[in-house]
Amino acid sequence: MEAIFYLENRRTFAEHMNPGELAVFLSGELLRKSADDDYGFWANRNFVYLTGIEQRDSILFLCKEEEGYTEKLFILPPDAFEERWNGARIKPDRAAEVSGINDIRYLEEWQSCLADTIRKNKIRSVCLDLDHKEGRRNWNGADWMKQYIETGYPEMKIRNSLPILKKMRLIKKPCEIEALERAEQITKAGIVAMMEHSRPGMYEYQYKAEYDYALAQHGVLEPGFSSIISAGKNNFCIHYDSYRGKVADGDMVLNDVGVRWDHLVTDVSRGWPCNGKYSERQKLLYECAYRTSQHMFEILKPGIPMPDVDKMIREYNYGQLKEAGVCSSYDEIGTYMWHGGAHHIGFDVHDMVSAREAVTEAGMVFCVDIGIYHEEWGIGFRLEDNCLITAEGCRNLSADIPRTVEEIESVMK
Ligand SMILES: [Mn+2]
Repeated sequence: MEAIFYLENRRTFAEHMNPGELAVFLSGELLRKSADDDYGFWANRNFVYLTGIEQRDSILFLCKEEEGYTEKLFILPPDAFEERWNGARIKPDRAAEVSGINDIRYLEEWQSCLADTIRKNKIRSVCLDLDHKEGRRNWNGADWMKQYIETGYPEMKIRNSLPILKKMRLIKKPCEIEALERAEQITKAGIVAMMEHSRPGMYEYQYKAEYDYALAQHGVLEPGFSSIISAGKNNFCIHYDSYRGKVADGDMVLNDVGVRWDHLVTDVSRGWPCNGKYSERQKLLYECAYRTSQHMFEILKPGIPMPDVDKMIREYNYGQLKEAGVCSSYDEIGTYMWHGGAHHIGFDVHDMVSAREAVTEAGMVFCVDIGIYHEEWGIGFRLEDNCLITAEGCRNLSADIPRTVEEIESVMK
């Protein structure tokens, strides 16, 4: 992603701020695992969306003034000993090049800079990325910063910047679509590799190894999110991640996987017979999902309330299952469809956007996900594609990944 992308994101964010307001964003810190071992660092997505910087302990200040805004980025200072053990830290020149921010400082300055900015700019309100999930602790450092500000500046108003970012992230820019298109090609390589190597008697972890290997051949060193790869009855666990099952002849393999490219992540599911040939029942159910998916890609266009998209998937798929003789009343649909079918993708696989109140609009990208679970027949799978809403209608970004019965069977020959 070019620096202009991040610069425009900051500019748009600043347009939503009031003069005398300061926004503070944190990349996050390392989480300790045990002894002297840490979890791999994962930078806060909103911070990356605004800076392109993925280094721990970095802070962004956006200060709204009467005319325009100023910006400062604080990064870790050089540390020869630390860097010998854990790798190079980003240099100020490079941080400026990546983010498009000219004023780069070392981390030790942030507290005095905060005090100066508050005093000189008569700051009365601070925006923080307060991303709370019910019952879960917030890890991104914003809660800590809130406490720090409330203690030092008891009169300060705190505003949550999350609603602004959720709106911004809803509409993807052309460079984000390009990144997704590249990610889809690599997702295809990974899924096709699993299909090609598939044979009864394989373990789920061997499919996973094929997927990871194919991605690495394209410079993608980890999947876009925890891959879901399962077979047979394990397909009935929606977020399955144990990979230890052995695949028996006649089982269907389910993959629900993604690739991250330039921060954008795909999310694609296919369900296919491990032996390369759909049984009659597998084909019957798969084609219900396929026709529902095709129908959705025919009708999706700007102007549809997002909650309706989900409903449309459910109702159309019910019609298909009814015609197939599987389901006779709409009341029963919950027996076969266990989850919703349209979540947005982007910087997060379940993207942090304001989707509930959204109406489809050009630039939105969400999954069209049709899951069918027939426990009695032992068949469960999802068919999930990535739908880009365009000015005229929509485009299936993952259309090139084998998805008809014929395409899949021919890849598996
Ligand atoms: Mn998925």
